[in-house]
Amino acid sequence: MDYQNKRVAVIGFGVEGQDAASFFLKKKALVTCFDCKSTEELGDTVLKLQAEGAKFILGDDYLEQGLQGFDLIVRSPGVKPNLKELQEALEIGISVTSPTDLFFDLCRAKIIGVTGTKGKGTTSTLIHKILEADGKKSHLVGNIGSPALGRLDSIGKNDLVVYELSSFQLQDLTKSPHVAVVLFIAADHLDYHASREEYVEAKSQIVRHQKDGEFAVVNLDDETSVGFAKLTKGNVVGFSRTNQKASGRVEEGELVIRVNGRREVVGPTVRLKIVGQHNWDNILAASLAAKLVGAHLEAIRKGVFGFEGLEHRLEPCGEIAGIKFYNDSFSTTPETAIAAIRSFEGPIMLIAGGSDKGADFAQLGEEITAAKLKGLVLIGQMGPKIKKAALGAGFKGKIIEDVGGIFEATQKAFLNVLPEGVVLLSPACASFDMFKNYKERGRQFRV
Ligand code: UMA
Repeated sequence: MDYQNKRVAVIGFGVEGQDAASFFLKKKALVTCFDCKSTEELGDTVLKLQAEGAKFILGDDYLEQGLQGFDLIVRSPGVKPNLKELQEALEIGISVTSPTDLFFDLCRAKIIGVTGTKGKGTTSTLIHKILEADGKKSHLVGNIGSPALGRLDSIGKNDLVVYELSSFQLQDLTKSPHVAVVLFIAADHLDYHASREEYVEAKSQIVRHQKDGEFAVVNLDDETSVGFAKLTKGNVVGFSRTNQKASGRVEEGELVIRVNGRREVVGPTVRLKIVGQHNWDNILAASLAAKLVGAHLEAIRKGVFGFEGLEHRLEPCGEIAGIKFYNDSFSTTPETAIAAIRSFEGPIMLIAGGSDKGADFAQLGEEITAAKLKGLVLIGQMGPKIKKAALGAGFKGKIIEDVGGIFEATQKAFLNVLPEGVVLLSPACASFDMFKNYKERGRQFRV
């Protein structure tokens, strides 16, 4: 596509916006970047792209002048599509797109898209590792932290793209990937999406535009994921921890996949380096997706059994006096904290709490009680809500509140779990009340 001298507006100058702006500058477009933050907050990248010819409209009233006069508007994922100024631009006939939609339009290689409320980073990375082990040229992009558009020109027709897709990136997609992997879907980001329905609708774009001959890999144990199977024109390939008819399943402790009628045993779950049954889902989904684009069993085995997991996702981070410490700071929903609790046997002291995302903690309270946790150390704004949910479910373990920072919380958890067990940081909440982001929270825990 020829963008030379096209007037392009990039809304949101974060990771995706900066990448999109550079992409269009290279195509000799006339780029204007908009962001509600100031030059000081956005840093040197503003100056760098200014030197390359980009214009900037920044600060609180960044959209005051409207968006008329552009040929194309590119919306960064964190910018809501129903923003008044975007709607007004659409009404006067300006094309509004996103970096993800553009990439899907322009990419010549096959795309494997992965979504779900949690597990998508792990699954995408695993698919990428399997494909690399198979000698294929694979590009891991998307929500994982690596914007795709800027990499477009280095992606060959026969390469493969593994794209981690968030609801923010999926919501206005007009194309779906060749292989769509749909993991477990709960409710998330209710501070961004108007309702659970809107969130699920956004996610469903991953299969809605699929064609005959494409594939949807769905979680048969999850009702919403199964619902997506009905929306695709592609072939449905299911995985499950229990359903013995699924194409990906666990049979007597062995991970097994069946594609095109051929049964292949990946290997025993006891050999996995990552803990938790929820990771069996991620592994089955990744194995099936890789198989569907031609990976060999040996490469699948190499990828699966060599995989040590991602940082901040149930990451083992040491042992003191027989007590093991796990950093699951990426757990920002009640569902992920539940999955984390279920990953261990024996005494657990759970560190949970953080900032509000509109979540309901009732089920987490029930799990805390049912799993007979040794105790809870509560941090952040949502600490009292989690306490209420646990007590409401009849929790009888120890509850520790009013701890200063994460260091003190960890110390208290350690002293109270002795003489044996696990200290688990799985907050079930976002981190923004106490930390810059979940990574900083995890790093402070690890120290
Ligand atoms: N901004 C505005 N106006 C708005 C909203 C945002 O000007 O109405 C500006 C902000 O001031 C900021 C910039 O937009 O300067 C941020 O852009 P963004 O929110 O689109 O985020 P990026 O920095 O581009 O990062 C995005 C993803 N973030 C979100 O979708 C919120 C990153 O996922 C992703 O790694 C990156 O693109 C590369 O693809 C992060 C994430 O938290 C990890 N994702 C959520 C999740 O995984 O649960 C969805």
